[in-house]
Amino acid sequence: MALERTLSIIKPDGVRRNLIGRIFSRFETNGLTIIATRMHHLSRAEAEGFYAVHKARPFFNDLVTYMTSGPVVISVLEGENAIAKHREIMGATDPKKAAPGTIRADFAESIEANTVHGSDAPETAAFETGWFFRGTEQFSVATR
Ligand code: IDP
Ligand code: MG
Repeated sequence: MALERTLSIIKPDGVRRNLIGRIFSRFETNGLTIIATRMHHLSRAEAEGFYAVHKARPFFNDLVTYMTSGPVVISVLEGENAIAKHREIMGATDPKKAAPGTIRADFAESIEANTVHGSDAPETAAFETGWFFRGTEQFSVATR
């Protein structure tokens, strides 16, 4: 097990439906610590850059339109095995396939408006946390 950091986004459908507190609570009760966070309304350029890996996918344009449709809450989570643990708490991309008790099973509206984003590997976690937060904005549990 390793102490890891991962990027979390509460997507526009989650913010719009007042789910921030309930989602944060799931992180904290599952051993993940919020070490940086802010609300932000993504520009098209920010959303396109963040999702650049999906540029060739047929849903890319709709995804960018949806992600820029309202404010999101962007956070860095820290904890043992944080990347996999966060993905487990989130559930599968398609809420119809997400395990019971996961955020997406309980809250997602559709495969696109699926309430949360989470990094999927150490490389993407490093890119994604760096895309939104400087190192000096991340207050590790070890140092605060
Ligand atoms: P993930 O968020 O579970 O890692 P990805 O495959 O990385 O899933 O896709 C990124 C995001 O793109 C998804 O969370 C979802 O919002 C959207 N998305 C993925 N697949 C589809 C699809 O088939 N139709 C519409 N939107 C999709
Ligand atoms: Mg992904």
